Amino acid sequence: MSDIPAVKSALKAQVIETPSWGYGNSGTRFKVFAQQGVPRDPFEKLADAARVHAATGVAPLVSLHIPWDTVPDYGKLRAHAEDLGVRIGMINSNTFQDDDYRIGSVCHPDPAVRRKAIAHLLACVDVMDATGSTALKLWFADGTNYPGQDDITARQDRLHEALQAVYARLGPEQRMVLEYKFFEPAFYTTDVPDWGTSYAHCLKLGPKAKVVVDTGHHAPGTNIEFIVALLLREGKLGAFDFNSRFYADDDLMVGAADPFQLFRILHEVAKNGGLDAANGVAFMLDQCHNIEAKIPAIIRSVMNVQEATAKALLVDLDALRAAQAAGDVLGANAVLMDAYNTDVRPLLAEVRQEMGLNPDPLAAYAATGHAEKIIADRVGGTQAGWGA
Ligand code: AOS
Ligand code: ZN
Ligand code: ZN
Repeated sequence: MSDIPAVKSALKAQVIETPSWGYGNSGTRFKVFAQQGVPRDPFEKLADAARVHAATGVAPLVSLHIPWDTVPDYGKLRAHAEDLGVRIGMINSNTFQDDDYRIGSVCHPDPAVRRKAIAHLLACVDVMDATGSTALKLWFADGTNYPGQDDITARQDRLHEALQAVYARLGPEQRMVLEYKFFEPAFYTTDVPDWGTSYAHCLKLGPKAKVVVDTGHHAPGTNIEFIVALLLREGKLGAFDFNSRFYADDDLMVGAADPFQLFRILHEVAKNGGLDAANGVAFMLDQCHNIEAKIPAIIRSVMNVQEATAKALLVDLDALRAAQAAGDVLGANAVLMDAYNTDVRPLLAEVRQEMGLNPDPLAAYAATGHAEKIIADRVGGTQAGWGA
């Protein structure tokens, strides 16, 4: 039988991190459909993120992206965030949009280009110092498009050298998380293509280096929860980049494509004590909205993570383990499915009310009039991020 008070307190303590770029205009390589009222600078992105936290109560962290969120005074940005009731989360580097990085950044054959990329990564750690961020999030688009283009092994050596330089720069309370992706934008090889490559590099670097699991970064049919369970067992799961995919790295709203998979992933996290923010696993959303309204889409994603988390917390672990130990295949599966098939919306409505919030975060946001206000106020100029 589940301990509902304990489930409720875990849900109230959950910390979800939203991506600054999720509030700005973004798109696919085919088109960016600019929306009215989007933020014109990182200060306005934080204002929108604060609305998500105000409506949900569990989204106090905002992940920044450099250079998309570069400002002259990061101390001012940090203070602005705190005035809004949110905090700066992970700092995301970007070594994928400079012309010099056409055939790679930290893995590039030219040491001068590698030095430029490493300098950017070290500058991101400076931003961490200035904003109080404790995590540097690294995703490299590095890879090759044709057999013979470059030496696969040499690129791994170059990668290790760069990661070592960054690791050495980290302060005692800082860490780095390395994100893998099975393809895109490179198509023949990607230098950090899978969890094993990220894990191997992080293991070599030391305890402050961990793996990022982006739920859109696997080949179709990959059992992501297996990867999550293994990384948790090794103490090497650093962060999630939650999103949804039907085909590739679609960056759609979390849980929109496969809520059962999201539940199975969170069951592994809940079972292995990973839900506790002190466990150091960042629950970040990494999504880009091409056709849907941005702030409500992020609120929906937060709600979907909460629902999957609530279901995972309702799994009767004693009954599950007893059925597993007895080799009761159907019984064990039934225990898990009972939790997944539970409608947790009433429970979450109670949790929100106990937190002093509207039980319906989307209605709460709509009632603020923020959507109409930003369209009226933010005339001209849109902060582009992803896409054309
Ligand atoms: C790119 O596909 C990765 O998912 C990145 O995590 C993310 O989109 C990037 O961090 C934004 O800079
Ligand atoms: Zn990601
Ligand atoms: Zn991605």
